[in-house]
Amino acid sequence: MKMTFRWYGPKDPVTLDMIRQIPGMTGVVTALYTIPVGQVWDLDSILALKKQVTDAGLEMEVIESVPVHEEIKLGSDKRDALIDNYIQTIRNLAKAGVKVICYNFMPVFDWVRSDLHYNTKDGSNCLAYSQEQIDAIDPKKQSLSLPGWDESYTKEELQNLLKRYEAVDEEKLFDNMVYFLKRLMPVCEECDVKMAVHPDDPPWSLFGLPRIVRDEAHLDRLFSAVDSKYNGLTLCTGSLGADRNNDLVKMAAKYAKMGRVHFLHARNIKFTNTEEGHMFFHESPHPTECGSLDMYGILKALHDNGFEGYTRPDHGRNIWGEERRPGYGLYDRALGATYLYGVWEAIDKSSK
Ligand SMILES: [Mn+2]
Repeated sequence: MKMTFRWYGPKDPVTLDMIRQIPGMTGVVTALYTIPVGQVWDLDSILALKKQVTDAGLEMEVIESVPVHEEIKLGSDKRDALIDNYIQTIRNLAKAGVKVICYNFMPVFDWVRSDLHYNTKDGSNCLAYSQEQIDAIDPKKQSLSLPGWDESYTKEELQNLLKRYEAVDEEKLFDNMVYFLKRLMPVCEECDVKMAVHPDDPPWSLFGLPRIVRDEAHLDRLFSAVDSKYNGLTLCTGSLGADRNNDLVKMAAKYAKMGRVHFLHARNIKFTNTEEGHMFFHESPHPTECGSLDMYGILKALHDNGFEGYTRPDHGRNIWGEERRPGYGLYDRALGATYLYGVWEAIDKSSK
């Protein structure tokens, strides 16, 4: 297991020098944030980014994310040219020593939360999700105001896009994902770059849009439809764990044994239904006892089934007065990294 940390590039207030000082840290997980979705990441820009990282004494072996263009998810006649670009990006990343690409296949919306500054009892704040609040939003009727929604679309563009997705059900989206991956696989195998899909967050349909990377049945289907270890998973515990039917320890063991877990997003969440009984969770500190997920059990399952991929502490809370990018401050993620590192060391040494 290699411990890494997400870094949002040169403008991230959490600097490479800070990240390097976290015990056990080997590298960062980053991306080229200035290249529009669908365009090729040119080798010069990739190498310039890598130089910044390696000059700081860190590695850049995982990219999160190379975004997938909506035309690919929609399966339109524009997809082949866009997949060609994606393939060229993979080739260029391979030349720079990248080993894993994290991506997602969620239509229109990426991760969704209802609150980015939910106040917890200890005075920290964190990201939270209230099903009741999300259900009150209909992006087809009202202009969208969603925390974290970057408003990359105008209201009209969003309406048009949602309209086009009316013709895309789960089956169609799955076919489009398989088409995309089948075109990528020969290049991934040739270049030794593993694709690691990030699960849908949360792992269920939102705003009527299909979501298909959300539970064991969907993952089984995806892995058998494109049966290559280069078609793998970013095991994001906080995403999959939001569905209480997902048995994360079992899934971690199963997919690690299959050699499909290339990247671990370790995050804990705590379920606390609202007084009215609506589904609600907030993100919690990483240790098992702080949330609802068995972080030790997940790490043990990965360890005992040969996981050799990359790990990063996923979202942290804002603590000690820190107010940086929600989920991506320094302090709580650094605490998370040392916790994960310690648990891993204990599991590893006691198993020998
Ligand atoms: Mn994640």
